[in-house]
Amino acid sequence: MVVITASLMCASQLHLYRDVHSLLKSGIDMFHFDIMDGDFVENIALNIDLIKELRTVTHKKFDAHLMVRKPSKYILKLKEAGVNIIYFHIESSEDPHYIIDFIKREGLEVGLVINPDTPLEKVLPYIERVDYFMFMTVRPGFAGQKFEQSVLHKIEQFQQLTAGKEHIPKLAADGAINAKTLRLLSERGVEVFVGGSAGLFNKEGFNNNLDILKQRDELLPLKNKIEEEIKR
Ligand code: S6P
Ligand code: MG
Repeated sequence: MVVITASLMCASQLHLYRDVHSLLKSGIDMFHFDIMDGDFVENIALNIDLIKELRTVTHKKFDAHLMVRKPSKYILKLKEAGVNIIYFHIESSEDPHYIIDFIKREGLEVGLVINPDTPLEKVLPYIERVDYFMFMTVRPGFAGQKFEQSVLHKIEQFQQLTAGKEHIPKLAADGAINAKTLRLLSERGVEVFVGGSAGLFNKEGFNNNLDILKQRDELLPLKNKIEEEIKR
């Protein structure tokens, strides 16, 4: 299964509603909100009031990706704004069990995120307690970066380390998702993909991009062949 969640940090901030509306018309699955504190990563992204307003125009699932030192400060506000899934980083500075309990107690789904350079051993004690496990396929903080190839091996390692476990979370990936990287990731078991500037918010248009990313189009093999021929 391929689920695409649209990273609204990559939308036109001036014409945000226009982009949300077009994404809905094109059949987007979810919306992804990057929340940054300017400390955990050196950037600031979306704001919680914006989530609240967008909640009035769609019932689609909203996920918030916390790139912050202290995730606990944001959970209640995000819930109130209408978020359904909260992702937090294993690299943030609070106890992951505490954050997982907090998010679950509020009746929300919980996702854990790992940066490209962080060893998998760090997340293993928590993995059976979360609904989603997200691999950053770029460094967190900015759109438009290069795909980190090393993460592919990390996902394979993850599959080996968790084989036979009673509960395995749904796998997600964030960063430089396009038709090619999506295929590499989905071959390794990833199901949820954050659509950003690489594969969703580009000049081809949401409808075409979603056709390609979600492989909705039965002519996809032909499209790929044409693309390859053009590159030669
Ligand atoms: C990055 C953030 C992401 C980006 C998205 C960018 O810190 O978590 O959600 O918005 O991944 O996509 P792209 O295609 O520009 O890398
Ligand atoms: Mg993100």
